[in-house]
Amino acid sequence: MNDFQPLPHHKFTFGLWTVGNVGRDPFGHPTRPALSPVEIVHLLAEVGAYGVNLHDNDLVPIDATPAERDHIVANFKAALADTGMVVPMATTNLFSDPAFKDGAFTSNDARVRAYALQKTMRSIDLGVELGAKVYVFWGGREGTESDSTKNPLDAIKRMREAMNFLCAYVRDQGYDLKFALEPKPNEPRSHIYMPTVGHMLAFIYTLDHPEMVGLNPEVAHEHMAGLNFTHAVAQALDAGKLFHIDLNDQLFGRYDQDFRFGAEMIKQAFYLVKLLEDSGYDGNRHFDAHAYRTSTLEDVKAFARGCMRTYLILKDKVARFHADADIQALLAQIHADKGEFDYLKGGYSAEHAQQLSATAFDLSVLGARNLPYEQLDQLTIELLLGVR
Ligand code: GLT
Ligand code: MN
Ligand code: MN
Repeated sequence: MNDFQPLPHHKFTFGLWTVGNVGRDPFGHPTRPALSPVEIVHLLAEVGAYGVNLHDNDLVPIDATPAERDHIVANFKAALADTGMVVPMATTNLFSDPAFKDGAFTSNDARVRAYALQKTMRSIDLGVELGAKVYVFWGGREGTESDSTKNPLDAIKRMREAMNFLCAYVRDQGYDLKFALEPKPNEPRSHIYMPTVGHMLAFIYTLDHPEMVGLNPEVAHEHMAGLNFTHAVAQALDAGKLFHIDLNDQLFGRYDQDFRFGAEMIKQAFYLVKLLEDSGYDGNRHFDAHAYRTSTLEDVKAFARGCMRTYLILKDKVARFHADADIQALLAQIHADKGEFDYLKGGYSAEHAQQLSATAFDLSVLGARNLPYEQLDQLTIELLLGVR
């Protein structure tokens, strides 16, 4: 009997900012009281999460003195030790302070760019001190409202210089840390640079140390752009660049919703879980989501439990998909192959090209082949709806 209980090996994590979200939105004040980082660690342990991620300023206020910082970090570490929670990922807040109103690494102001580097170095030190192995970069303010204001080529160059500087810093310190870049198309800026997984992936290969840099794709961000998230994740996996993942849910074409995982587009969530599980992805499953603004504390806990439970239910559905005789029979029919073109798997050779040139194809036969995709999709839907 599968009770869908989260366990440490599932590597379910939440950010301090996720269950700690107080329900503020652009039109309304907070609807629930702020929890301290220590309280959040205990909440996450209570609901069964494995780890907690953080921005520097989720834990240490931006204006804390070094002594205050050390005191806060010591208390936080004690809470981690009490609960057994780990910190697998850390990141920098480069978007809240008004200094970052025109971006951080891509700001037009060289002082802001330098400050962003300094802040990130300190935040990397903090993350490593807490045990993080992955460091996320979400460039929420790295964009424009008007392209009169910033040259996009300069922005990309500045971003590259910042990443190269910080990769070198990590190497110089001897840290065991990888970077994961998180694209988003817009919000809070009207346009954010390198807006999708594909853009960010191409950028990585222009860096001095591409081997240290991968992706942190987020469901909601590709959905905001109207894209198929599972395909984006597949491309990251194929490139060996899925270093981290932000799970949540989001309708296409809406504001940045960050809903509970699986709350909206259940079929897409199923294919995503199927891809992650079938591919053997062994990284963290981070829920970068928050409860509805209407939630009070008990409902926030229900939200967090719901993210993990839905993931595990979908994982169980994946196993059922693989074990379903009717589905597998259809898949066998769809993928049937007599093997006469297996020689092409060996790639190009003059002989292969000649053999292929000499082959006659009957297009009417190819076009007439029955592809029972309606049947397969209906069976998938019935599986998801719980009648298989
Ligand atoms: C912010 C953003 C997320 C990022 C976080 C990391 S902060 O909530 O919307 O997608 O992952 O900076
Ligand atoms: Mn988001
Ligand atoms: Mn995110």
